[in-house]
Order: sequence, then C-alpha cells, then structure tokens
Amino acid sequence: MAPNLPEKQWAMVIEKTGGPVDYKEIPVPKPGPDEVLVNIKYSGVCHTDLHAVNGDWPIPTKLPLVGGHEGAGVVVARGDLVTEVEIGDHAGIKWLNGSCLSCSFCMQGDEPLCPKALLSGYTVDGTFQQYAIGKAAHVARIPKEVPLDGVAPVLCAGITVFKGLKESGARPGETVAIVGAGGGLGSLACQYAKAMGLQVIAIDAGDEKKKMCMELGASAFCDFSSSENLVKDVQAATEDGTGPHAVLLVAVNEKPFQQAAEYVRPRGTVVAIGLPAGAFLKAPVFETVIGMKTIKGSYVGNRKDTTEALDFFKRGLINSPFKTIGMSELQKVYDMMQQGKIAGRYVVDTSK
Ligand code: 8ID
Ligand code: ZN
Repeated sequence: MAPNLPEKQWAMVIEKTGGPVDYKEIPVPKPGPDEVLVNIKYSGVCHTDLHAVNGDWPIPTKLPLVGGHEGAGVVVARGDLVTEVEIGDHAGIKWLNGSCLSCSFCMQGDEPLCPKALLSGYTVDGTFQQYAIGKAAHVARIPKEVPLDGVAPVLCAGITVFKGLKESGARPGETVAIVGAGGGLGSLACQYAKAMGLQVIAIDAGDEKKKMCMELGASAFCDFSSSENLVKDVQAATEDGTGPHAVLLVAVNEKPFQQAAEYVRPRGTVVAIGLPAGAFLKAPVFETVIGMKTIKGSYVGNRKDTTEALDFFKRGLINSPFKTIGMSELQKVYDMMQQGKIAGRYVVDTSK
C-alpha cells in the first residue's frame, strides 16, 4: 500500500436504476490479494454507462453503483499476490474488470464470455471515482508516454471497435460501413478502420458529425436522418455499387440493425456491437441465403485485443476527438448523449 492514501474520495453514485447520479464522498476501496487500486485521472463516458443508469438491459446492475469503464490512471496500491503490476505504473480499468482465467472461454482467449466475468461500472464499481479497483490480470497496461485523457476512450470504445473490425473479416482495401460513426465507438471505428487499410462509409446524422467523420478519414457519409433510401445510398457509395464488404453496427437504435443485411455486399459480414434496449436483428432470409451473408455479434475484446488497440494509439494512428468535463458534471454528458448530441467522446476529469 502506498503511504498517504486518503480514506475518502469523490465519486458519482446512483442509488437506484433511473438515477439521478449524485456527486458524493465515499470510502476509498481496499484491493484484495489479486487486485490493484488505480488512482483514476480520466474516464471516458460510454453509452453503456447510460444504459446502466436507465436499466435498459436484461441483466441488473449492482446498487448503489459507481459507473464508468474507460478509466485511465496510476496504480497506487496492490494486493499481496500481485507481482506483474508495480506501484506507479499507468493502468486502465476497462469493462472486463476480471474473469476466472480457467474456464474453457478464458482458456481460449475469450475472457469476455467467462460466466464469472466481473463488469466495471455494472456488476462491480467502476471508474467514475478517484480510486477504483481492478483485477491485476485484467488491467490495461498503459505506456507512460501516452496521455491519460486521450487514451481513456480506447479502453472500451477503441478495444471494442478494433475487435469488431477483426471479427468482420474485412481486408485492407475493402469497404466497411460504420453505422453510428459520429458517436464514441463510431468515431474511433473510423480511425481504426482507416489505420487497418479499410475504406469507410460513415452513417450518422447532421453536419457536425459529417464533418468529423470526413476529417477522421471516411470516404463517404450517409445521413440517416435525411436519406430517402438509405440502403440504396450506402450501396451507391461503394465502388461497384454492390455494397460494403462489412458493416459495423454501433448505433443505439433498432432500425439500422434491420437494414444492414440488406445493403451489405454478397459474402459480406454484418457485425452487431451497439446494444439498443429490447432490439432485434432482422434480415430477409432469401437475400441472406443467396448472398451468403454473415450476421454476428462482437463483444468488447480480450487482453491481447487490449494491448493491440493501445498500441495503435501509442503509434499515433488514433486521434479521435474528445472533450473533457469535470466528473461532477456527468449528468450533463448523459443528457447530451440521450439526445444523440455528442460528436465523438466525453472524458471526465475525476479531480473536478
Ligand atoms: O462490446 C460491445 N458490444 C459494446 C462495447 C461498448 C459499447 C457495445 N457498446 C454499445 C453501447 O452500449 C451502445 O449501445 O455500443 C453502443 C454505442 O455506444 P457509444 O458509441 O458510446 O454511443 P454514442 O456515443 O451515443 O453513439 C451512438 C451514435 O449512434 C447514432 C447516434 O447519432 C450516435 O452518434 N445513431 C442512432 I442513436 N441511430 C442511428 C441510425 N439509425 C445512428 N447512426 C446511424 N443510423
Ligand atoms: Zn463502453
């Protein structure tokens, strides 16, 4: 344990599903034998945090709950069994806080599928607090030369879209449509896709998001709010008019989950990542079969995906826009997010 650790800290806490989220003082937690305590400096705000507040999903959260799972900071204490992580290391607490590491899923590098997985800001307290706990085996190792504010969104959004792009099977030179491209995951997806040599068709709404997506490297933008025939528009944006090779669905709305299989190219793959409440995927059986189309889900990433996604950031390939705001103003971010008004990501500064 590092000396001079405070007994109390500031945190954003919800007492019941639906909120509100209150800024208050709570005890600094103590790490267990296989855990580290991270002094969180910055935490990205993911739409998942808002789903947790709103109770959108079939799995209940712990309550009271400290949300957040894109937390970047400095290790200040560690349990007796921890040898790999040192006090003073920079570390990230991500959605997958811990897993058993011995079930068949963990053994094949599918830690997110572990039945005993611990989820930051959902089943265990997350990163909207100044000191958060993570299992040492799962904390992201952040190189010291990397800025902690800019890297925070990589810890969920970056890892997730990087993994999703790998799952899509799209190869350099091919085209991927990113649906919800102007949001947190989408803006990072534009950058990872570009860095992976893919061409990007960005789909979202409004001039601000259009401008951002084009600056991030998209070759075309389709505005779902004004398009009269989105399926046709997306296909028309591809070189031979047959549609993108892959589609990454990161929108928080059911409709695009019911359109993507129509405009993806034959042999193409639709990857569902966004998790709109109560939504269903839909696809026409005839076109899916005779077009040999694949529809699949993708869920965060494992420890290797984490290291790789961070390495893209370290190499300067990922420069997605983010805005910083005091942690005590988290509710404002949720309000803007609910209205779809955020282009890119918000990052909270836990010192304010
Ligand atoms: O592992 C996973 N599968 C995973 C990991 C992290 C996050 C899944 N998620 C989920 C979140 O829980 C959330 O449901 O991904 C979704 C997107 O998270 P986000 O990027 O943090 O949300 P955002 O910043 O609010 O962006 C959503 C974007 O979707 C656009 C909005 O305009 C916004 O820019 N959008 C909507 I709503 N409807 C659209 C539509 N019909 C649309 N874009 C295109 N077409
Ligand atoms: Zn997230």
